[in-house]
Amino acid sequence: MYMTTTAIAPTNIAILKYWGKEPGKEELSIPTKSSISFTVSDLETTTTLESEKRKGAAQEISLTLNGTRKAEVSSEHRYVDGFFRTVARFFPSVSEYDFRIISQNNFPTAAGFASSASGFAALAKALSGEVLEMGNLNEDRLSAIARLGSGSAARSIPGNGGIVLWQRGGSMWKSIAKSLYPHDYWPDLRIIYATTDAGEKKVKSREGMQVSVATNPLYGSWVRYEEKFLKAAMLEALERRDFPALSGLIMKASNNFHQICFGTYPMLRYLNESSFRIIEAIEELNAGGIKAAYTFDAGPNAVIFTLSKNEQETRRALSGIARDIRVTKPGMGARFSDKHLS
Ligand code: 2P0
Repeated sequence: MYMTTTAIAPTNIAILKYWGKEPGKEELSIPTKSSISFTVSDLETTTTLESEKRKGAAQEISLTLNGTRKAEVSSEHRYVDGFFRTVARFFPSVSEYDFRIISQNNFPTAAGFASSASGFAALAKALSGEVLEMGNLNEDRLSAIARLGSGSAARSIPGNGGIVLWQRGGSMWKSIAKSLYPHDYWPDLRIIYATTDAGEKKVKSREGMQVSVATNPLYGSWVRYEEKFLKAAMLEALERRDFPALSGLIMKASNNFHQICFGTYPMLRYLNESSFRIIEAIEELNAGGIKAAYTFDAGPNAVIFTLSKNEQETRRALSGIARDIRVTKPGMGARFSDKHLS
């Protein structure tokens, strides 16, 4: 007999970046540092999970992503296999099922718009609705489970969404993400996704961050600085809803992250010519006082924070550079849905 569960999870954009796992704790995705993100309304993954008691000796998992059946050797399939294997260490009955996963994003995959975050958050949420053993997981524990699929997925779990802090934690059930302020905490805040390049990125985050931890001589200093100073400063600016102060910190954190990428050997370059043009456009916009902040993840696309009163001006600054502009707001976290994909 089949069971079917569907879950929807949003993506999130980090303003304090996660980039690296503690050596020796990679399988559990224990991060080297804390991170902070905004849960994003409208950019979502919907995942339908079908499970059936395992028929053969080996567990069978099939994965269809955005309408395409993924080969078992594909990186997406291997990540999903790894996720189920690790979850089964904590919930052994997970290995007693065959799974069919159908997953659909409503935004470009793998171009620095965190599709693994929404993807694994939706999968973890759906799994918790299927496997009896996991049925009574609270949200903290579910964020730890989502983390096993992809670190940033932990931050897409909290149902209140909004502004989320993923504490470094250091161990399986302590490294969890919690909503600090709900989605409607800052109603006039706007989050603008500016696409410069919708192609897939060359170096996946998972491999990239491992090389950064292993080769960048300044890696430890970055972790200590951000954990000690930047995190506290951001939490304070968020508490005061101080947009100019927060903006400066967001841009510094983005720059710091890309500095870590540049100092990685071989060098990781996620920004392209258009990314630098966006940085210049935002700097010009801010010349008379801060109106917007940029942040870039492991890809060339920008995410811009602004306030509703400055939205039009910010859009004008981006036009001619970005190919596509999508305006969103802080949103809610993961949830179940009764609209199954087929
Ligand atoms: C973040 N990124 O905090 C940072 C900023 C990209 C740059 O989380 O290996 O896909 O699956 O845990 O979560 C991308 O890393 O990596 C990421 P894994 P993940 O959003």
